[in-house]
Amino acid sequence: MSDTALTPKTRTRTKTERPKLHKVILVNDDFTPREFVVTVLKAEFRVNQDQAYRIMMTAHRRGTCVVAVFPKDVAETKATRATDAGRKQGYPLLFTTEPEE
Ligand code: TYC
Repeated sequence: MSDTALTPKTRTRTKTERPKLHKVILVNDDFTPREFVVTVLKAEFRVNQDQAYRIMMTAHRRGTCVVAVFPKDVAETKATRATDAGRKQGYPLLFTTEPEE
């Protein structure tokens, strides 16, 4: 029965890989004012004052902080916009992205 011509020899792969999410990472520097970092986080990542302050202080103390995860293109767009907001004011504020494990 299992050797008849009707028995499929291969299985169709039905599992769809989920596209990898990318982390947006806030990088500390010695120049950007704390309040400005909080303002950018609230505007670009839609976090509230308390969340924004915690994220900013984590980067301030530890060097970096993961802000959020998004599909690759969204993460890159948000990181670029947030970094540009700092540059426009003459600050070295930096957001980077990397794929989630
Ligand atoms: N370290 C900055 C200061 O003391 C504040 C700051 C925090 C800047 C986090 C960037 O990602 C950052 N003014």
